[in-house]
Amino acid sequence: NTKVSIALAGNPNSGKTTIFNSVTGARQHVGNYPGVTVEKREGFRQFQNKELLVVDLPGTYSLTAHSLDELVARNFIVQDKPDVIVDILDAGNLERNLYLAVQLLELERPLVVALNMVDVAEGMGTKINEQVLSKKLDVPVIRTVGNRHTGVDDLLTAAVKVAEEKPRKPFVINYGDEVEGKIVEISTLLAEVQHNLRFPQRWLALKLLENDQDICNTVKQLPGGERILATVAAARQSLQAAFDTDPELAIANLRYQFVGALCQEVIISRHEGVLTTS
Ligand code: GDP
Ligand code: K
Ligand code: MG
Repeated sequence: NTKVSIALAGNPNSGKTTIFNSVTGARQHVGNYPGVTVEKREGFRQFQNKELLVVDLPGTYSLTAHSLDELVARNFIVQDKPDVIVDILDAGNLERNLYLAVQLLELERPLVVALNMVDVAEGMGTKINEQVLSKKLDVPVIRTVGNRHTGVDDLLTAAVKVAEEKPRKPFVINYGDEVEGKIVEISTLLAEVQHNLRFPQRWLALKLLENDQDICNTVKQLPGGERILATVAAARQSLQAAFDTDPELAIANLRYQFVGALCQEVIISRHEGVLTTS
């Protein structure tokens, strides 16, 4: 009887707990993440001869080090390495929800997207082309209506399948020549020092450029860490000059641009009977 561990991620109020309850029923318990008072809900489910262990992660809009919930979510994903992440999206707020989805993808862990609340989105006249979304993100996208249990078995089937597949080619946003050059420079240095950090090298480089305090403190303690941080400081200065703003803002803007363009391609709005691509 194989075990499959699943982490449910998503923005607050996207329907995570509803889907968690729909999946696990009464087989749940509540604890805390190690060392912090953030509530950890775990549940179990027998599905297709598999024992599923499901964790309902804290709801987040992003994966920065500024918020404890976001830190807990990203650390759980890379340290506990659940076999698959299921990202629950509120289909009615696609752009904001995709901003988290691409950050989850940047952690380079197996992912399935639940396009939840499609009833609400369609009620507002918004249709989403989930085939195109699936192709662009290179992950399965399953439509769900969590409070009616619609699509939940399809979601679990997709999650179990992805959990058992070989890892996919990492998802990469192209941040443009300036940022990409610095990512290469810093990830090359990271690759040269001994470290057992479980985060992807590219992700670490990006977070250092974004001045992520948790990652900066961790890298500082590595042998050769001080030298890496000196290179990061110089790289940040040169990005600051190139973008005329803080590098973390420039990088966030580039990520928003990517998500905005993606929305243009996948959202179909129906206004007064006329079908338009928004
Ligand atoms: P969480 O913060 O992500 O855990 O969100 P919840 O599971 O608490 O859901 C927030 C609210 O949305 C609750 O009132 C749910 O009943 C409702 N909800 C969840 N999924 C759906 C859905 O697909 N359609 C509709 N209409 N409501 C939903
Ligand atoms: K809630
Ligand atoms: Mg919840």
